[in-house]
Amino acid sequence: MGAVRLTMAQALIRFLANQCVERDGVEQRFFAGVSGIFGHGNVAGMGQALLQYSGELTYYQARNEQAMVHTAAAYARTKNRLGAFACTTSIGPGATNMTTGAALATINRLPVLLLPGDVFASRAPDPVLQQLEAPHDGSLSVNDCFRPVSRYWDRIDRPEQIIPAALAAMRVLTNQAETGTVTLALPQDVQAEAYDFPEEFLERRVWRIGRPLPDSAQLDRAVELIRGSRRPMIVAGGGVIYSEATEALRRFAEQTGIPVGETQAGKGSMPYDHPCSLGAVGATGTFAANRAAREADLVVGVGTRWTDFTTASKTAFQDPGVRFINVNVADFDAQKHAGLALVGDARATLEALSEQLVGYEVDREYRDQNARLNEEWDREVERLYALDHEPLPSQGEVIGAVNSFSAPEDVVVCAAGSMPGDLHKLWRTRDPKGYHVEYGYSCMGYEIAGGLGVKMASPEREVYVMVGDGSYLMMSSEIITSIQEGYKLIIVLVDNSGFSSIGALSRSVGSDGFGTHYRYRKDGSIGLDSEKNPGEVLPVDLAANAESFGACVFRVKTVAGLQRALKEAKGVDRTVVIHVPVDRYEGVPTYESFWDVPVAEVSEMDPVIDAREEYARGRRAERRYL
Ligand SMILES: Cc1ncc(C[n+]2csc(CCOP(=O)(O)OP(=O)(O)O)c2C)c(N)n1
Ligand SMILES: [Mg+2]
Repeated sequence: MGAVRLTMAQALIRFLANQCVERDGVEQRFFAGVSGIFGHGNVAGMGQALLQYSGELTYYQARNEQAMVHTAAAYARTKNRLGAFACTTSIGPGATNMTTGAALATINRLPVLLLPGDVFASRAPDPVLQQLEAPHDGSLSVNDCFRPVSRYWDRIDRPEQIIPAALAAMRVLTNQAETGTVTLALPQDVQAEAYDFPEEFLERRVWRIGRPLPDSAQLDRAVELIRGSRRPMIVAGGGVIYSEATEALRRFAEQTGIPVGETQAGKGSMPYDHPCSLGAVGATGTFAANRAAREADLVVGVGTRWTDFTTASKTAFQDPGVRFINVNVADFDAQKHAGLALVGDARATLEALSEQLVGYEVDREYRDQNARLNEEWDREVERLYALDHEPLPSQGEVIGAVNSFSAPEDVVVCAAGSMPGDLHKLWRTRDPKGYHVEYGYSCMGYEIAGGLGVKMASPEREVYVMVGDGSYLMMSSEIITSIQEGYKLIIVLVDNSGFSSIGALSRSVGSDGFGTHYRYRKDGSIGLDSEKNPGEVLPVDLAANAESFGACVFRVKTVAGLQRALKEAKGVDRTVVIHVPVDRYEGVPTYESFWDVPVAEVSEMDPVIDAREEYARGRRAERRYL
């Protein structure tokens, strides 16, 4: 085979365009495109290559580098990690703007490929515009910031170095246990340098994604543990959905009668009305799942990394002899909570367990009790959907209106604020891909950018982005990208003049909502919950802001108005923003759970002293699971 003389950037783009993945016999292209914002650090190298090969790999223009990484992460999540985006930036601020997105993708175990520009490898014109100079280390640049938030990192100082680096990048991106952010820092001179690239490097390449099974002795031990348990419970995490194991999970639950609680990433693993479904578990869990968790003597985690929200800061499981079985493709997660590690693919492992557990079933009484809990919980959801709170609606009612209006296959997207917890509890999921709440990094600003990624990956579905006013203010600019590219979003902008979530948390730690209101400063204060005459609410008009971006905007004040707007929004051909004010203080309760947020041990403030006592009581239930 011959060689082709290309710049490093040209070779990389051609390489990316030719990468495919295969799982269960289905082959697909891995990269849907490259998002980017150009500057002097990538316009001549990567920019030129993207133009030259625009027929092979599509370039998408983003507004903000952090946002485009969120879009990429959401795209990968929607594609169950079988599809991805690459992101190109200039050097300096364009590059470091991506670090938040990089952390988010790595934490959520989602493949994204970052290609930040870097300072000259030749060092000839140093310091180039935006270069950070380190007097003690000539090899250091701001892109070293990506090392701790990447699963693979390299800097390409010679054009031919891209060959092993690109292959290593693909190995990590497509490895289900290791995947996350991959960063290849591209010095701006090297991007434009030519090399005779071997043709093999540029040919179509298929990365096979298998379904590994756990060690058979471990499987036998797990079967024995399950057979010996009286009140087993499953906790379904994101791995169930990424592995497309929801059918296998449903069959396993029906066969054995073991009830299922869901993490944020795992919500949608079971349909909400299935008698084995207990809904959300943990700090933002339902009373159904949290009661089952408290009593469970065996917990089978499937594709979960056991965050503090899932375990209610290790207070959720209270049986003194509780044991864990962890089904996970990553050994790292399978070993948590001193669990019996079943390192393997979720679907293949659940199928193997089903086979070995033929004839096993939980007691009728336990099965019936969980089915009853499912029904009781749904009555609580119904109650919160129909509060008729006045004059402003509650957030629960807003969720109810959107859920009732949306079709089963539509997707709800959210990330931060009080909304994720409320959605976790209240959203009735009817489709495994219908619930997309980013709660690994819970990053304000993910919502709209992430919604765009969901829509790009599943244009046939309606995408409902639920976003608080605080998160909207942090990053709403991708509304413009959604309009530019014709990816319609229906954004429900829930306005409560500030941070209701952190406000409530602040009250619970004795700090009176300090610093969580969007109000004028008055008498030296910027607003406390208990203040009789706080400063005026700021004259911010977020609906007008959305209008100025080109969105179709509805301003509603009531649930009936929201219902009308949702109906009208269906007929609009571009991104819609529905602005709805809600009552900041009418929150959805927590159900028999705890979250560890340390309260000041000493204070001159009585509410803090009380909160500390309450906190100490809560902490007593914390376990180690050793
Ligand atoms: C980037 C980022 N900064 C800070 C936080 C901490 N935080 C979590 S929720 C929240 C407030 C969110 O406000 P809003 O979107 O209006 O939702 P609300 O709490 O009012 O429901 C903050 C500041 C975060 N999650 N992400
Ligand atoms: Mg708010």
